[in-house]
Amino acid sequence: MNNKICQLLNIKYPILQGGMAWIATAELVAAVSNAGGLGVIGAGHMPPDALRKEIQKTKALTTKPFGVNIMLMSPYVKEVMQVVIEERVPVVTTGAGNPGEYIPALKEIGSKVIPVVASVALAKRLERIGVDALIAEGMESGGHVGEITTMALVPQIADAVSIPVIAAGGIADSRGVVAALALGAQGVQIGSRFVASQECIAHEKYKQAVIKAKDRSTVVTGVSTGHPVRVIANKLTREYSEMEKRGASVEELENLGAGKLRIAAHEGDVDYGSVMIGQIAGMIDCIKTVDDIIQDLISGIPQVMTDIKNIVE
Ligand code: TUI
Repeated sequence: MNNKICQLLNIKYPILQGGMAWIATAELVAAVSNAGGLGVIGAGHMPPDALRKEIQKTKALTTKPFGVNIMLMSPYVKEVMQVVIEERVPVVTTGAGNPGEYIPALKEIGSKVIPVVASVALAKRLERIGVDALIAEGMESGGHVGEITTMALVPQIADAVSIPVIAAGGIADSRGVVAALALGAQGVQIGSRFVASQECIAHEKYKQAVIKAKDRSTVVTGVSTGHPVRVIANKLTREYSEMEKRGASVEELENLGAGKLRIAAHEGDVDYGSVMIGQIAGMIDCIKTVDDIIQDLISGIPQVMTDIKNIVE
């Protein structure tokens, strides 16, 4: 494979790993990059010094390109942008907002800038500012989500822009990859499937929760606060919706959610923690190595194409 995404990012396969806060650390990132995809550090709410250490650890584990995902709602967003620039990180993806103001500085040092978008309007605006590609992320994804499904969002964005589009949300096997390409994407971003990998540092209980999850195991909380987040339904989400029904303030609700991803991902508290994962978790039933995940995604493509051919002929 050597399409526009592979050429742009200097990688073997057009597979980006989602920049999952507390989960996508140097170990997972280096494994994905070493396997021919693009590993992406999830900066989340990391303070700048912690991010610098994670970048340096990644550089020690791989000589391949990698990225950093910057969460635009982070209180440290300005400082972490500065770290990414000083460390000359080759690829920057952004999430949960409009990265417009940071793009000129990133472009100046030659970083490839690939924002996550959940609407056609933002996709068009960012293309005009000069981003290199876009990740069109559907509401099937885990974590902070938009309102449109991958199936509806990807072709509309692909039609609206001329830069390459990467599809995200609901993709975890070769069928998903082929479907994304059929919708007009030139690459995929995958998060959930990489959580259930050997190299991922997420707590074993978090991985087991992903494996146990069925198609309807996730819910979106935080719609009323303006920060919709997809997580596995548990005691925390039930308490959250009870508070919402009682008319709790935005501040009370945000306080309930604060810090809960860390206690799920690192301490393994999958009852009172925030187990962020996409709807495709229902299809994920085992832990594999990152290399096996990527090899399976790629090697399964010809069979899917044959199956399609047999249906349409
Ligand atoms: O950002 C994500 N996923 C995330 S961020 C995150 S951090 C967090 N940690 C703890 C609690 C809550 C959040 C967890 N998961 N995905 C990328 C993404 N971006 N999805 C949707 C969007 C998005 C939505 C609206 C991007 C831009 C946007 O519009 C901004 C505008 O101005 O139009």
